[in-house]
Amino acid sequence: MTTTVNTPSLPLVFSEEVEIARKNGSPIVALESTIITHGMPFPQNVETARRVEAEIRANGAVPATIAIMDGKIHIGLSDAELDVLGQAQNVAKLSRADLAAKLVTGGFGATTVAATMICADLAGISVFATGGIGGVHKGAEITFDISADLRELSETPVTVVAAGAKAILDIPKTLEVLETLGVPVIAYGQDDFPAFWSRSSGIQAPIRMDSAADIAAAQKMRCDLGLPGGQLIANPIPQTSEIAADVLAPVIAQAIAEADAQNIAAKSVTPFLLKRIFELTEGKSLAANIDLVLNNARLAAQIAAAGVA
Ligand code: PSU
Ligand code: MN
Repeated sequence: MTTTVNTPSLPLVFSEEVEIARKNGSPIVALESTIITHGMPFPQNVETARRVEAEIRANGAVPATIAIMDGKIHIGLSDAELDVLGQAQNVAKLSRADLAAKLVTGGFGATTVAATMICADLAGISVFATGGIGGVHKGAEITFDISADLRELSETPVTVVAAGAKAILDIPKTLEVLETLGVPVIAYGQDDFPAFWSRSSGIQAPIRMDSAADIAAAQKMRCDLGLPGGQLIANPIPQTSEIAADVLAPVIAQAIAEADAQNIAAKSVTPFLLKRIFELTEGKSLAANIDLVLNNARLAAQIAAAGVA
């Protein structure tokens, strides 16, 4: 069962679970849908989405997976909706620029980090868990390929928990752009900024925090100070799931070379690279990816719980 908000200008539809959490003021964690449609293959995408939701519930919060379906922003998906989305072909990948147009023209749309932040904020949700964020691509000085996720973090007041950024991106440039935009980048429980499959990128993060309560309080302070935007929490992958950076470096280099050779551009770049890396590692990277998303879900639930305490 779902509930439609009676504001004609806000086409929001809540799952029953999320609606109840909103009424009770319970902690809610937003989840994106591009990771389901463009970030992982079927059936692991749907299995992971379900496990991530369960992990959030087990840690005292309610999951709200966000996607666009038939002119509505769905905040929380049913099991059946998750299944359909996970198997659907050619789902549109929606960032800030695409959201309004897709709501008008209809059909399925998967929300990126940027679009999920916008929808979460509209729904009053301030914590969001994902795997990796978009960033500055290698060669961006030529291609100008910088994800809209970065600017969104500077505008929309949502705390995003990710495992850092993949080495498909230029991590130093990504951190520079975040600094320019005034986005707090907070490593959780260590000094270094993590690099998705590995716990360290070799670069120190600008800020370190060791508790979910501090992270929740920092976002609140940011709002109290009148500073717009959210914060990026960089949560290192669990030690037991880590893959050494030098193991993946040649795979990433091959995937980038193939993307260049095939003139893959714009929105297709990130999904192409993710897919090739999964194929080339024969699932090894996928297993690690699943573990880190679960780990991020856990921390996000703790931050959301601390935020309403
Ligand atoms: N990075 C990952 N996994 C992902 C994505 C990025 O490690 O699934 C997805 C997220 O939805 C992110 C989007 O918001 O790709 C960024 O795409 P682009 O680089 O086109 O902005
Ligand atoms: Mn891009």
